[in-house]
Amino acid sequence: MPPLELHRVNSPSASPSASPSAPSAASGASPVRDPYDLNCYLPPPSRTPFYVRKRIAVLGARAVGKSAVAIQCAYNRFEPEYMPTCEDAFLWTTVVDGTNYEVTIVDTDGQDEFPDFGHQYTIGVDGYILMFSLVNENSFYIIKRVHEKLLETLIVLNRKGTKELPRILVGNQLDVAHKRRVSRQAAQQFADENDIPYYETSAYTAENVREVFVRMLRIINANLLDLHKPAVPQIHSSLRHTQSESDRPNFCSVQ
Ligand SMILES: Nc1nc2c(ncn2[C@@H]2O[C@H](COP(=O)(O)OP(=O)(O)OP(=O)(O)O)[C@@H](O)[C@H]2O)c(=O)[nH]1
Ligand SMILES: [Mg+2]
Repeated sequence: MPPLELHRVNSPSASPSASPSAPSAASGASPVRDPYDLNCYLPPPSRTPFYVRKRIAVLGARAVGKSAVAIQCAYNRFEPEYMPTCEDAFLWTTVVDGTNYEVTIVDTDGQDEFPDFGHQYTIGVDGYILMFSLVNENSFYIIKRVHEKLLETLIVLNRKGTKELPRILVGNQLDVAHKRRVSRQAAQQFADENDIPYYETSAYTAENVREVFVRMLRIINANLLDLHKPAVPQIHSSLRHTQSESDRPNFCSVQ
């Protein structure tokens, strides 16, 4: 076996053809030497882009536009026909802040005054869009109940209840706002009380639709970064400087 030399990955001398033990790159992509194991070669880099997968569920009363908004986001078109949903999903790929995302938009069947969540809406869902219609006051009342029930269910399922759970409140059908029944102030107040963002959208004109989903991905991402922040070490109160040691900086002892 020839003596192995340390090569910088991607340097011309790291080329596999420079070494007799390098595997041939039949696929055309050059294998690279694993920097941690000089006897191994990594497989050729994949040409398929890497996607981060997320699931975003859209909740709300019947006919508020959950499907229309999901379709507008995923397919860039307005669906004028009303077909009550019985659980659906749309795939949307996008790039946000340099990351490729493959987002499954979980389109739920409309919830009523007494919502009950199945596992499909609570397990594996990264964020929730809480939708009501600006022209339907009852739908605003229902989304408050849905939100309450969602938090109850997720706490029971041992998922974090409040701040850590990505949610956005959305008032849809902004294009027919002349028929508005829910004021911006009332919706904003509810959002503020729950510390969540509020958007007004139109599936018809596409106004703010993508913005909501992009914001959601950013919230999900920010929460993940927070979760993985290293804990700041806390000095326990039982740790005291002893008299003789107190002159020495940064020295503690347990009493
Ligand atoms: N003008 C206007 N119409 C909308 C908008 N969003 C939805 N609609 C219409 O409202 C009706 C209901 O929309 P859907 O998206 O099917 O409502 P949904 O919330 O999915 O209803 P369920 O599946 O029964 O829960 C459809 O006829 C849509 O075309 C909007 O922003 N503007
Ligand atoms: Mg629907």
